[in-house]
Amino acid sequence: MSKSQQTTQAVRHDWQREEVQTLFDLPLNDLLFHAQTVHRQHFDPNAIQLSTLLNIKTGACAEDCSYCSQSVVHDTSLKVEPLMNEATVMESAIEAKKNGASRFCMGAAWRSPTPKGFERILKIISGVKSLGLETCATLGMLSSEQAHQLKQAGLDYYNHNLDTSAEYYGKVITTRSYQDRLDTLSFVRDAGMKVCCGGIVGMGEEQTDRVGLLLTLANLEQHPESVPVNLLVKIEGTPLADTEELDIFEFIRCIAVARILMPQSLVRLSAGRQSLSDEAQAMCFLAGANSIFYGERLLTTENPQADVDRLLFDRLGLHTMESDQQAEVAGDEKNSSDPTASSARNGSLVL
Ligand code: SAM
Ligand code: DTB
Ligand code: SF4
Repeated sequence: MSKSQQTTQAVRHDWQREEVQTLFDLPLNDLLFHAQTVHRQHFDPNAIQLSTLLNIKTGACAEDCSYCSQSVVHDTSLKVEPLMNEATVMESAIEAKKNGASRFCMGAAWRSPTPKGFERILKIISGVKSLGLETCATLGMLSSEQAHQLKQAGLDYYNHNLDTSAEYYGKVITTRSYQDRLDTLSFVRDAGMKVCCGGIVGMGEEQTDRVGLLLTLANLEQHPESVPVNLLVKIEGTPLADTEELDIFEFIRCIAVARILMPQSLVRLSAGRQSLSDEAQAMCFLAGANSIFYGERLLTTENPQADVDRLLFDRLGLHTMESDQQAEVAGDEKNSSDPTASSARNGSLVL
């Protein structure tokens, strides 16, 4: 490890493609060591943030995302459900809080929110926020005005993924552009919300596309506070149902590189955990993943049962991250070059 890697580095937004490729090319042990070193400079290495997900409007989405069960274009035999009422969402949010989640994420299968639906969403967000949970929503594309209204209603995070590299994007989605996504992300930032933005790997893309995705995320003006790394969940009836399996070590490399490029972000082990062994998940945590979706369902597919996750946490000596710890880190990008500050914050800088 070079001397520069041993000290806490400033958060960078000027990563070069070659540097990112070099990280991918490292022997796995070296990459994991580098990622774990960076991880320890910014976070308690044994603390994992828990987000619980609820699909509040299911299916009949006008977009054609090739991976998605909810697109109207694919025949996935998914039961379409209208927007949930506020009481049902509140019940789930209360349950999620009781189970230890710090953030409640609501997903709606929309290209962008409908005017009527949006009014109801604003009320739902205020309700969930009043429970003392962090709120997150993923509702498709937003206008600047909608972003401001969501912020006012109490929305903390907006999830909108870039999904893949700009180059591969057109092979996956044709109904909205990469630039549309970047525009929504800017509206979210300008409205003062935190950004949750990542992508999916294992969609048949090349490694250069995974490099491109992480490079784009890392060179955003401000890093997303949360970076979900989804492993494709292959859904019968979608064009990606028969995609070749991604080598698990390549997935772990993506987590490690995300951790190194975006040292202060929560890196979330997202969709696809159901297909990962305990050992693979443990390696993802070693590579710097420090957030998961917790609870038995993602949007339309299954996630590990909560008791299975609790057992895994016990076996690995992991504990859940408090929301004030996340907030402290998320708000501290400017102070990142002070290693003393970060070790004091975490109380666990070195082994
Ligand atoms: N309709 C909204 C949108 O696309 O912005 C919100 C919901 S959408 C389902 C949220 C994200 O989930 C997608 O952008 C994608 O990254 C991820 N996702 C959806 N289906 C997936 C799958 N089958 N496997 C892995 N990730 C998936
Ligand atoms: C994200 O990046 N992953 C979550 C959340 N954001 C909304 C969604 C995963 C969906 C997995 C497939 C499904 O359950 O339909
Ligand atoms: Fe619609 Fe979102 Fe699914 Fe794309 S990912 S089809 S926008 S629900």
